[in-house]
Amino acid sequence: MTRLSGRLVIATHNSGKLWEMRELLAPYGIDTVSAGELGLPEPEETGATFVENAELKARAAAQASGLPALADDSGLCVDALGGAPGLQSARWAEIGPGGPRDFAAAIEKVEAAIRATGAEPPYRAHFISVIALARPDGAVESFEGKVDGTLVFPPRGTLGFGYDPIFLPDGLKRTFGEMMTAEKQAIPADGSPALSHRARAFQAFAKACL
Ligand code: ITT
Repeated sequence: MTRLSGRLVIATHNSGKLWEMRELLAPYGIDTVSAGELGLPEPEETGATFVENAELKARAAAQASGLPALADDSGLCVDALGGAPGLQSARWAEIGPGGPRDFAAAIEKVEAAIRATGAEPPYRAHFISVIALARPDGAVESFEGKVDGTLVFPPRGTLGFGYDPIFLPDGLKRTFGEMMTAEKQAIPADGSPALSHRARAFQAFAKACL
């Protein structure tokens, strides 16, 4: 697969992800434009896996723009909930089908669902991110990253986005909501794994494509 050069579409409509993906790409000097800035529609996420959804989002943006496109499909998977919200992580925050999102409410839903199972803390969970790169000729590659941790209630911190304030990565004392994006996303110079699921997926992507 040829290395990436030129302009790249970041195929997300999520401002938190867009911020993180731009930060991850910044050292490579790649010119990026977001799906929102191009006025691209949000494709329906009909896939049965994170890979399928990441690839369909990347493919749709590459086809519509004629440029290579990078998409992320991600989610929070809670052991006590059999992996939920998982693929439905964004949907758990929607106020009405396809409506605006309220993550404080989604976090309350996660807490209530866990309590209803009678599970005892620590509440084990992981974040997953699949980053897919699609070329205008239809070629697609995808890369997965995962981070394990526990969930804390009440939520802690106001940084980050989505479920960050309840996710405490293993080995650390602060939630993702108590960390600057630069710390959550840092790519170690010695090649050891980054902290976040998205940065880990990005490390694999960067190795193959940048
Ligand atoms: P796009 O499809 O436009 O990229 P989306 O928000 O709909 O945006 P997903 O379908 O992948 O994206 O939904 C994943 C949800 O999981 C996302 O909305 C977040 O709420 C949550 N999530 C993913 N990564 C996260 C992270 O690093 N921190 C906190 N929450 C995260």
